[in-house]
Amino acid sequence: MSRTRAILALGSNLGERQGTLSAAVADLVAHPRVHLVDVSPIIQTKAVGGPEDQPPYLNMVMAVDTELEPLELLAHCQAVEQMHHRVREVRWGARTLDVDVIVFGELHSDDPVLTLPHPRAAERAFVLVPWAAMDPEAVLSGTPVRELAVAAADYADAEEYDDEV
Ligand code: PH2
Ligand code: MG
Ligand code: MG
Repeated sequence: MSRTRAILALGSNLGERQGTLSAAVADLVAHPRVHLVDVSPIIQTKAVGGPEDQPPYLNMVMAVDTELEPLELLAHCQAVEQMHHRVREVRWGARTLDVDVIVFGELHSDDPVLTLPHPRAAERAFVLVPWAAMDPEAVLSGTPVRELAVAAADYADAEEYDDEV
């Protein structure tokens, strides 16, 4: 069965953030059809959008190779969110774990359930900075991810966070 390279973005701003991210990486690749390729460093970021006064996020990205279809991968990401007690209340509100599919191979899709590439990824330093750190050659829709990262409005709000996954 053919494999597709996908980029997943993970974020947490509630609870034991770093422990949640490391457990989520392990849970995501525990699936027999999801294979770990690489993980980024963790960065700490100010919350973008949503209610004011949210705690800061830890964000990271990972690359996986998968035999799943895009919607199956999304369902798996949502199952892992549920394992970490994600409760969907306020849009962009604080959450223990958010896992988003950023790209799925070269696929472009305007399916409202899973728009690909992720419609806001190109302007979010909290996705682009860790992605460029993991893969300095990465390109998103024709533009180097590191160029998109420095142009993002929230670039100045992304800082290194010492510990690794
Ligand atoms: N996720 C959001 C909205 N805002 N801000 C930061 N810093 N990090 C996130 O992961 C994030 C956000 C929606 O999923
Ligand atoms: Mg998100
Ligand atoms: Mg999400």
